[in-house]
Amino acid sequence: MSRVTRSCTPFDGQKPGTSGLRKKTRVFMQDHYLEAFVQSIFNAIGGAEGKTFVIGGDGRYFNAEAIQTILRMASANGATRAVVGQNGLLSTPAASNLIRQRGTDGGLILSASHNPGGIDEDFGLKFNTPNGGPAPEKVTEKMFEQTKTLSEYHTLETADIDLGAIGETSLGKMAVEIVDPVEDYTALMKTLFDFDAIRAHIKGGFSLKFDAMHAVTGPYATAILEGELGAPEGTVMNGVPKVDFGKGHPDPNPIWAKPLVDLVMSADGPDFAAASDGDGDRNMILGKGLYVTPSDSLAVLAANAHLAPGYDKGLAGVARSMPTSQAADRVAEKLGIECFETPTGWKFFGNLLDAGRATLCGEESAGTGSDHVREKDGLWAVLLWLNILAVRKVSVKEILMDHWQTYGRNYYSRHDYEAVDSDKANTLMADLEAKLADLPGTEVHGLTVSEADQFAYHDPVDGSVSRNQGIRILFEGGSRGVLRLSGTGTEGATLRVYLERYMPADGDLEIETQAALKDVAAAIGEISGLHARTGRDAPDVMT
Ligand code: VG1
Ligand code: CO
Repeated sequence: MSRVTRSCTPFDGQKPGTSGLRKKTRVFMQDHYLEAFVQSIFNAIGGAEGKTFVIGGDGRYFNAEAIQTILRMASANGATRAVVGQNGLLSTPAASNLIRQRGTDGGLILSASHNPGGIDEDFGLKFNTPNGGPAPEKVTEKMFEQTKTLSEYHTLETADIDLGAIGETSLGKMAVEIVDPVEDYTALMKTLFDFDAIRAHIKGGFSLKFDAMHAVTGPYATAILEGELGAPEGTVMNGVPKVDFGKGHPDPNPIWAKPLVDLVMSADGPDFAAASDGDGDRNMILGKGLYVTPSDSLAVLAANAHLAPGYDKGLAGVARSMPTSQAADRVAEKLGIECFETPTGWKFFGNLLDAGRATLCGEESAGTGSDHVREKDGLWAVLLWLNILAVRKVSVKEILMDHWQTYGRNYYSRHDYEAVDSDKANTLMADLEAKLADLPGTEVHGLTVSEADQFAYHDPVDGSVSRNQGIRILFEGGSRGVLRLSGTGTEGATLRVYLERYMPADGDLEIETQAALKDVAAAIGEISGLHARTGRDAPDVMT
């Protein structure tokens, strides 16, 4: 086995986005491409010499091959130990947990999250720091700088190792420890939730379904829901991870998880249903006959978290990404705790969690989590809901109605325009930004603009500033529209339009969502000119 240094010029400026580097799988499979990005990561963190890393991914096409490459490179760069999920599998929250539990120097997580997998689909890689969270901007900036100048990388010339055998082996001078991906995670969940109460509730007739969408949460959900909590066999649907996710989008929303939604909408559907995404960090929550928006879910969890043992001392604070609805703010206000508004992407929650300023965090894109790890966590959200339901012993619908009758309802929807021409999307945003100062006071579709700005985040912990995080247009009465370009797409630009309307507790709380948001949508459409500019009459996806 010999250590070799190979040339990778030219490797030209690859910028990590909202959640690491995401590209078409074939791009990652090009000669030296994955290698160059991995070397850029190692260089950006001051080298791998003497370090230990967690390595695992969501099991998509190229996952296992990429892990072999990363292991060889980690060894050649002087790392002393790698902790790898069996068969290369680790959900993103489980990887975050392992990084923290083992006190490693970070981890490399292979995932393109909710994007489809396969040789013609998407692949991704990100680095998480020793706190278990996605590398903050100051670190991803260093990676980007490395990718612009990198000319060589180090690796070993050696055969693949067996990723299936639990136990310890070595690769060059580096120890490789293959671990059960589910064990440590399950142990962590047991410290947070009342498994006995949930088990008793299920035994008492409460029915549930979980759709793992052929992605990484299959083994976790089967072990916890069916194994630990005694839910009947078959509670977990699509529980076997597949490299192409059974050709679906492993995206837990009413569009891509339609079979599950149809099930809960049917007369004999389960009391509760949930789904998770490709890498297990997202969640969708459903009750009999209804879908809980992620923004409402965050607010409900914040209001009820104290019912679970892990949160019985109350919350330090709540944080939500800027486009997420303001429902959680009302809960924080009532609880008298801090509420933070951060840019999109979990990396911005890390400082608040580390500093003990926020306990619960959430994003409108089906991400919820807490200070137990430094990633959003799909199954954790499901278990917190189950714990709350087991204590309150009412239906999901009753919990939601009770919440709205207390706090009012923030009607909410996201409209996505996908694969838009990048130049057109950039011009749209630039032109809109240029006229923001003139908007306040303007009346459009019966709504009056009260404020409009380009969101900049001032991190209250380290003082760093992140600009250009999305355009906010606020209307009198609490309605709001937000526009931003996605940082995870792999084809053209995705324009995301986030719509919100506040209805006080004594108003009409049961309007159909899109109908409730019609005027806000029309006003944002007119102000931005988005339909003419993108050439689209309607969004590709509404969630
Ligand atoms: C999207 C979501 C964002 C999420 C990110 C990563 O980003 O909007 O809320 O944090 O995906 O999610 P964007 O830039 O496309 O809007 V995932 O489940 O990687 O891990
Ligand atoms: Co994900």
